[in-house]
Amino acid sequence: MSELTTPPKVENETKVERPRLHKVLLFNDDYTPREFVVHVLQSEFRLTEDEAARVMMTAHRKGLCVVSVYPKDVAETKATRATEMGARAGFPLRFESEPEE
Ligand code: TYC
Repeated sequence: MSELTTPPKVENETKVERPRLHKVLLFNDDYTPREFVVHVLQSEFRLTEDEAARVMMTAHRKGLCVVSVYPKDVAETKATRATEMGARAGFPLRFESEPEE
């Protein structure tokens, strides 16, 4: 009577990996004013003034600091835009993105 059958269980061998996030790094330099770095971090990365000041000071003391992590395209766009913001103002401020781990 019933034509309904239970479909055979098929193990799905294909593991779907979550896309890896990319981190945006901020590099120290000797020329960009601290307040300008904080301003860029606030406007491009939506950090609070406190967060931005901490990130800036970490880069200043250690040479670099991770700003945040994003999907690859977002990290690349933000790093480029933030670096361009510095260049337009005549500063060598540098951001780069790279895969996490
Ligand atoms: N070192 C700079 C100064 O003393 C400030 C600075 C901090 C610049 C962090 C870049 O990523 C940076 N004016």
